[in-house]
Amino acid sequence: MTQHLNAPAFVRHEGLKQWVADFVAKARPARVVWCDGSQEEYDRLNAEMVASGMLIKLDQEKRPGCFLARSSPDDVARVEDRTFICSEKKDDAGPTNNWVAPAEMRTRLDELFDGAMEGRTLYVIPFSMGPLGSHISQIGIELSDSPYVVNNMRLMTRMSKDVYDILGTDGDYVPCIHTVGAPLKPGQQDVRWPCNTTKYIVHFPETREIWSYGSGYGGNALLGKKCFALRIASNMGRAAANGDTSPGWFAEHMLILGVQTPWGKKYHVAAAFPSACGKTNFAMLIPPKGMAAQGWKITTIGDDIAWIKPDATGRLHAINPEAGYFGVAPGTNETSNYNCMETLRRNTIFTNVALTDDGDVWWEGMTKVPPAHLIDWQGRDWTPEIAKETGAKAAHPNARFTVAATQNPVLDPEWDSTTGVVIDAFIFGGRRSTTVPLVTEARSWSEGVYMAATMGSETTAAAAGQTGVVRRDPFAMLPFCGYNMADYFAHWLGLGEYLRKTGARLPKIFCVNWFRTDENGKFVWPGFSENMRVLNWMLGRIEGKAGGVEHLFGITPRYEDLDWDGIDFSAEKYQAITSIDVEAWVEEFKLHDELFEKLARGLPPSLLSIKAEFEDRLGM
Ligand code: SAT
Ligand code: MN
Repeated sequence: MTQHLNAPAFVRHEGLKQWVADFVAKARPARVVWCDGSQEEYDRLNAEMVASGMLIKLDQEKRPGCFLARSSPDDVARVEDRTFICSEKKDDAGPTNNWVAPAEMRTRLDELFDGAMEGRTLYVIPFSMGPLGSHISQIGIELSDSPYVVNNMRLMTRMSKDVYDILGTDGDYVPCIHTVGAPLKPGQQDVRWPCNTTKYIVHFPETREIWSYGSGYGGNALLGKKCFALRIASNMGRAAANGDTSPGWFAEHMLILGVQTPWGKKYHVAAAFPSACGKTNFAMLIPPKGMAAQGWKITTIGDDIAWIKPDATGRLHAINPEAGYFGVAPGTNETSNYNCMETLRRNTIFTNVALTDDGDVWWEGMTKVPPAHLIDWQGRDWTPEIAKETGAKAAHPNARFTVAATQNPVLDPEWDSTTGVVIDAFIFGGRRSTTVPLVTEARSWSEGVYMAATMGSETTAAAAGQTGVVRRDPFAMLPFCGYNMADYFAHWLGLGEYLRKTGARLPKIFCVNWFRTDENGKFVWPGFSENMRVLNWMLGRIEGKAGGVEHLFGITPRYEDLDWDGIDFSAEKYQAITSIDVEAWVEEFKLHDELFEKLARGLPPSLLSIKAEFEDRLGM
């Protein structure tokens, strides 16, 4: 049965071969390709996609090794309303996830996948999330009928035939199944980015399976990313928690960065922000000139996802399960993220950015003055005049780049370490034009968990739907937590309790907001490089040498507690981004109520007592 699939000799896992064979019988692809992750394979697939029109080869002098893909206009972002957590019990998915009973979903998928790959090539993609051979890493196999997915997975994960050596004859892997849902008739060719108006992004947490139908876009199709590294992995981390014997681990929507201090100490920080709120920029930050001259330096371990596991001494070790960046292009420029622009000079796949007349790329915010003529992300003529008249964007607001981490000039030397880096602080941030101060230090782990749990953020173009509306986004995990959010809070509190018992010093928890605006809607805080000043203060707090003032929710630096060397930022402006508007907070707590009511089943009671204490202080 498995014979005709021509699995190469390096695949020795009979169960895996049988799984592929069974799937082939159902989806009926025209052929099966077992990927090995080699450069030759990557180059060959790119050449095939250029030939078929799926990719445009950019000018090879300006952007060596770079390509542009244009998606279908209805396939540009994650589809949260089509994303399902199909646990046996509805309660285990919780009220923040879409749920369908597994048996019912399997019937639907069975119909959808029947012949779904006819006329297409099925690629078998072996990948490791995390450094090969790390005890924190996990193996996945993705079956996809999209060569774009194959090559993006090669940039985003450790994709290699060595994965089969780790699997051996019976190792565990997460099966990830993906189709664009657009079978081809004999002789037919794609005329545009293939996808289907029907979309399903489905997770079965108990059996640890992922099924994705109808989309070719990043988070919906590169299944190692949000589907595996967050939704399935968050389930794994919690399932590993077992009373006092094992605390389990965290799979988080966090960047990881290293901070080198002028006094020769190195710290590691993990920070959670919702999609398109500057995680990549923060992870590649260049300190302001004066601070850089003193010896401050930031290095990147990861820009989107962290897997974090405690050791026996109570220290938290973090790895980046990914090996590349799938970042938002618009707004990225030499000033906002110089290192990123360097990273994107070569070997990058761009998606939905604009094409210049000389075969290069452009997006809103890349340069102050746009080129006089472009081809926009949908292949249409674009000029600044057309934009003025119609409001048409040259690049889609969620246009992306895919690039290997190894191209980052400030990649941390330990980014691929199998033991990970030890985390000293957690930062949680949302996009809030009002209410939330620039930075607050939580007084305890549980107050930090409370702040992260009740975090709100204005929505961005990273997900389909309205942008700019405030929604609760606990831990920046709302779209990515693969189980009941109330249980997730309990997991965070439980793991903190475990760490406390080891006698280890717990990482400090900070809450930040770079996005407060003035009466004209302009950001008050310059952000980007200047965020280094806030980071400096945090490390000062860890070392016990930075001052601050205690207020209702925690500790915030006074104006004089930050280093203002080399920047003209007045005390008045500082006041505007750190003030606490009691009335606004009274309203904010009503929204916390709404969240807690929604999550009432299983909500840790300690969160309610913390809330009561805060409200007491507010005089509510
Ligand atoms: O498309 S992704 O989900 O991978 C990017 C994001 O929204 O964070
Ligand atoms: Mn993300």
